[in-house]
Amino acid sequence: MAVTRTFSIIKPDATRRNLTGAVTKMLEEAGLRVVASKRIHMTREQAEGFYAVHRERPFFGELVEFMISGPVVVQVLEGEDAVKRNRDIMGATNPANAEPGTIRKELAESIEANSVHGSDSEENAAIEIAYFFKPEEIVG
Ligand code: IDP
Repeated sequence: MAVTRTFSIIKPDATRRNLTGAVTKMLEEAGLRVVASKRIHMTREQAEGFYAVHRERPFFGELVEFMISGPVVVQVLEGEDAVKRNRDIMGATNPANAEPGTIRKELAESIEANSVHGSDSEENAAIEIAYFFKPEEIVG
């Protein structure tokens, strides 16, 4: 299996509860290496641009408000089959449906405040990484 990269966000509900370390520990224990990381407070424009694919969904406005409600930690993760590995440790979108041992089951608050974002394909991972990081900020 090839070593690949994916993009992750530790969302405002998790930074607010001081769970940055707890989330990162679970990612690392799942075999992912943090090769870039920064804590930022997204602007409305950044959040709207990032979630542009969800623009038509009924929760888009609330999702943007949530994502700018506090700081987030954006990360590039590296590992074997990183996109799937990360999606597996994240768990289902709704924490009520997530498997025990996943980040969302153990730490998330709700379907919206679900603690982490993770790219859903390698193609989107490349786009999302480039949205927040310059190549020289990623140190593998
Ligand atoms: P994912 O993050 O598991 O890939 P998506 O369906 O891509 O899930 O949704 C993006 C984000 O939008 C979710 O992580 C969650 O924060 C939010 N979201 C998804 N569905 C709902 C909903 O029904 N109500 C409110 N927020 C939602």
